[in-house]
Amino acid sequence: MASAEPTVNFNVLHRTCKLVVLLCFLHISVTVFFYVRSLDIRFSFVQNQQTRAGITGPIGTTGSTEAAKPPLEAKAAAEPDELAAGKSLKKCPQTSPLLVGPLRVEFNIPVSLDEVEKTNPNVGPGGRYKPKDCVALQKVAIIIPFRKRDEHLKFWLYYLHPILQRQQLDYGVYVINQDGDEIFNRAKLLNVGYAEAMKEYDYDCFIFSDVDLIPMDDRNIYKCFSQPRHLSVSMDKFGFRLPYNQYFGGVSSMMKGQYLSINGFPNNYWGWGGEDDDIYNRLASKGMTISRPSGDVGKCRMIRHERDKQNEPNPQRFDRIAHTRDTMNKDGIKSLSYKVVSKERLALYTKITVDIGKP
Ligand code: UDH
Ligand code: NGS
Repeated sequence: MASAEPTVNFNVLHRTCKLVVLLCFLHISVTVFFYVRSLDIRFSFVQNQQTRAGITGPIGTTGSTEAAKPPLEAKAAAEPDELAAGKSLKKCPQTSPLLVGPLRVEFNIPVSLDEVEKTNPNVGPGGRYKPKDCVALQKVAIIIPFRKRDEHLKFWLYYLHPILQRQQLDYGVYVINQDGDEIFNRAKLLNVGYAEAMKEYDYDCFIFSDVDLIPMDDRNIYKCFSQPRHLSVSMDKFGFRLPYNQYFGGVSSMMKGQYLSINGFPNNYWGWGGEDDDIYNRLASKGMTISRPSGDVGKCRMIRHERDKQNEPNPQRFDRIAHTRDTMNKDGIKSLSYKVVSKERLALYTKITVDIGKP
């Protein structure tokens, strides 16, 4: 009788130990699972988005084996050309299967144009691209107003080319460089971009983008919609919010018809400010509304910079935006005049230097 009790205790002890070991194992498994998952979330999406389009570089060189693979588009190009084989290509899908979502965007490591060229082998002279394995839904001209912002342009090309390719667009990049040192005129340069791009190809959609704005999500599609689109809706410098409801600055898009129906953009806003509000007024006066991506998809980063020389705030801007409806039919694409100084078809973009005169 005296020996029965220690046996029971030993059994209880044994069971308790087993339970403790099991609990420990469970605990470790759960911890490892969440740890691995968090690593995956933090690192995989950026590598994915960079490597899938064949990009390596400051944020794409973390040793992923994907980096060594040819880009998807290159793979398609290497296959027998379907058109040459007499087959007609299908339209690209409404939503590109190549999109990866949120992207890491940083400006602390400078990029070189050589590197951007090497990592975008499918971009043709002048910054032209179209998908090889399907027919893009839109022909998009991207117009960038420009003067002395070469460092910003490199970042723009570095980030945007892979994104635009993943978006399966038939696109061309036009950098409209204001010649000379007269006061800057953003909206007039955008009009020049429209006119010059139309001479090159039958574009049906126009993206007007500042050189210093980079989208943080490739689901923010650089295409046109049934209403004019504002794409840079949640900028870091505004705390990822719209500064005001009518804000139409930064990056926007318009179908050819939408652009022409407002007579393009004003040519007489010299210096900083107001031209984007004038464009908004033009659209509103024609009964159009602004389409926008969600705040999440529309996140973007601006490359910080000081105010440029010869782009001081325009003191006439408030008076001008008060009279958009009276002036818009006279001042716009129909009355645009400028002189092309040079046109360079570079590896990643077409650079058009123009004399747009002075106020
Ligand atoms: N741009 C140039 N060169 C210039 C001026 C403007 O390329 O000399 C282009 C460029 O594409 C730029 C766009 O025009 O992104 C818009 O001009 P901006 O960047 O000057 O306008 P933003 O409103 O900045 O972004 C205003 C100056 C803020 C100064 C803040 C100082 N801390
Ligand atoms: C408004 C300007 C816009 C400008 C916006 C954001 O006040 O042109 O601020 O400017 N309108 C007028 O001045 C009438 S920002 O903070 O990006 O420099 O786009």
